[in-house]
Amino acid sequence: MTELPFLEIQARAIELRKVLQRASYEYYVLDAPTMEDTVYDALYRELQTIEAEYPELITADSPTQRVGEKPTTQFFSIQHNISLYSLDNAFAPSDVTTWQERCQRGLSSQIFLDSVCELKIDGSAIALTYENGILVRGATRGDGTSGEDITTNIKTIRSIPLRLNLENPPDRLEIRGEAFLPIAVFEAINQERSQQNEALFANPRNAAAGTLRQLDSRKVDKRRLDFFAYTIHINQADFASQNLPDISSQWQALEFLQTIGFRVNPNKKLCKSIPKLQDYYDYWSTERLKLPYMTDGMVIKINAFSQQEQLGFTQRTPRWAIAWKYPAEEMPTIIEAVTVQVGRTGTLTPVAELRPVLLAGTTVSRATLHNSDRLAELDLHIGDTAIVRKAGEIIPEVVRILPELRPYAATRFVMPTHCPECNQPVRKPENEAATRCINLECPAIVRGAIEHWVSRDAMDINGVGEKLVKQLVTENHITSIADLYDLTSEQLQTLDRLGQKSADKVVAAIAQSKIKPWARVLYGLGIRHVGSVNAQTIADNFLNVELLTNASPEAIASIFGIGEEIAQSIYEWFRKDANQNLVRRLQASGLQFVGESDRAIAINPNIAGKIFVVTGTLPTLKRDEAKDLIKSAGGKVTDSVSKKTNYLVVGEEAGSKLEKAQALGVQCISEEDLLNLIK
Ligand code: 1X8
Repeated sequence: MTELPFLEIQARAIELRKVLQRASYEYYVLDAPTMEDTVYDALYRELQTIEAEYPELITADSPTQRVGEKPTTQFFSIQHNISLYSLDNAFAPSDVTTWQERCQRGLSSQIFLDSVCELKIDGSAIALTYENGILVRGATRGDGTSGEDITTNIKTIRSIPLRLNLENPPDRLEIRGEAFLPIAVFEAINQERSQQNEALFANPRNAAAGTLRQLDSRKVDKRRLDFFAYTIHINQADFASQNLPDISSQWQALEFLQTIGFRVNPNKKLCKSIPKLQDYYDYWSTERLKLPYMTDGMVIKINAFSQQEQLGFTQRTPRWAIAWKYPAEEMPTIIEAVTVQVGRTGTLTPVAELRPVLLAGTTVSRATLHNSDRLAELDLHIGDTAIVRKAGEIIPEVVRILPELRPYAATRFVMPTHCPECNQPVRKPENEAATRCINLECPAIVRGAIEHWVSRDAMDINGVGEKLVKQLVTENHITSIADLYDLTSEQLQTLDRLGQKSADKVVAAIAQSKIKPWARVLYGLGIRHVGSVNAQTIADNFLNVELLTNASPEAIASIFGIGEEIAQSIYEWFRKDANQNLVRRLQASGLQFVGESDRAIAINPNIAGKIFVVTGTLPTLKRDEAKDLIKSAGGKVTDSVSKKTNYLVVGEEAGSKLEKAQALGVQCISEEDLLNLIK
């Protein structure tokens, strides 16, 4: 390839940035993607390559600059040019009326002052500074007058533009808004933290604040923070000189923020009377629970900037705005008992059984107590009065207890020393928060292991759900996933509400899971820290179970994307006799412990290298399943019959393929013949 002149390379970099910025804006701000991920990735890599070769071409607003290369060691305190105020709170309609009347008095107005209603986002307020249209600084609110410089972290938020969409940007412009974590992201983070035995975040707001103060922007990037803008500060002089549109109200400010590239919450409303404010409040009191992010109230702002200026500020808050909060989602109630649940991995979770209490619109009668460390922290006694909290979709939890209200002679709850499911001693490693049952035959663990094995991303066995698993384990039909493959239809028919037809179906579904690929089998084993993505990566690198069994932790960790903790967990799993036995039994049942590209080892001389065509409706297998079965045994599958075809697998209502095969003398076989060949 011939070298392009430098100027052309520079021009290319500029154009690539524009195209990428546009695509990213459409994706993250408008939520209306126009570019395929593969195209975006390819163009992004091209820009990265140019910038790697010509570092002098890198600009602060380049999409490649969103994530830092290495962690910072500390954040620096910075002074806000304009203070970030907090808001006065209203809790009742009368508070709002009083506020509006006070504003009217302040302006000697007899009529309602037009007000903008916005949702109050439960996140972390941040201040952004743009110089000549380029993001130069992002800071936390701090105490309102000074905060911390978190620019590197802010840059990872894709809905915050690194360059404003403005022809003639002012020298300087400040934006305020709320950074937040979507509830789903929050829940995923906590789930992961619980698996790693790390302390859980209490709510999305804390998780967002914690994330913003992470020293490693690569970790922030993984958390997928988002941002809604709601305030803009521009020098009045700049407005005139830069040809900016006239912005004289909050409503116009929100529209302007949107045009220059920010995500603005769409649920805003311009209201012209108290009843309209009430309508907005009432509507969102329930609708807000359906939003993918947390809100804790509404913000009402007098719309006209001229009126805002006249009203001014108190020490702490603007007089022209108020936050109307939704009722507390925390309530006191009595802890009547504590029960202990045993999870799939044997983790014991203490659960508070509560006197039912109405919380955020639902009756709550149980709340998680997380683990024994948390119990000790709470110093929880049975009979205590506890504050419980429910936030969005999140399971209720005990925030704190009120020791003053503890009844005389109340007893402290201590974690059991024996598993409530199997009565065997439990263990709590010094460095972990979780107490675990380590009895591999514990019914809770057995049930959990089987439920995981049959789940969608693992063996995806239809018809074997939680209920059936519970029955099978309770009635001692199975004590391990390997036992599933020995179940008979007759055995199943002895269970409640399972007729012959359903029982046959279950047996067939279990049998068909034998063709699931090695990566799914590995995931299905439920080894700690091995998720479905990791399992695929590992299966791609260790082509069969023998190779993985004999691999050192270092060898496993040398795979790109697989950490030491995962590697150690796999290594230890294969060291246990019970697990080795399980693998051997599953192998004997015909499960795939060999990857696609390592089929040569598994050559079945009946099938290997032979060419198959499948036609018509087969009695038990779906056509794709039959094809997978053939391929996994080393055979080839084509779509049309020719002289080269070795076997035509024929089902009902076979058409022209059957005629052609007969004409060519190709051997025609049934599903049963096929299954016999494979055996
Ligand atoms: C705080 C918040 C404001 C808005 C939304 N969410 C918040 N948490 C808004 O105005 N849309 S304003 C604000 C403040 O001024 N402290």
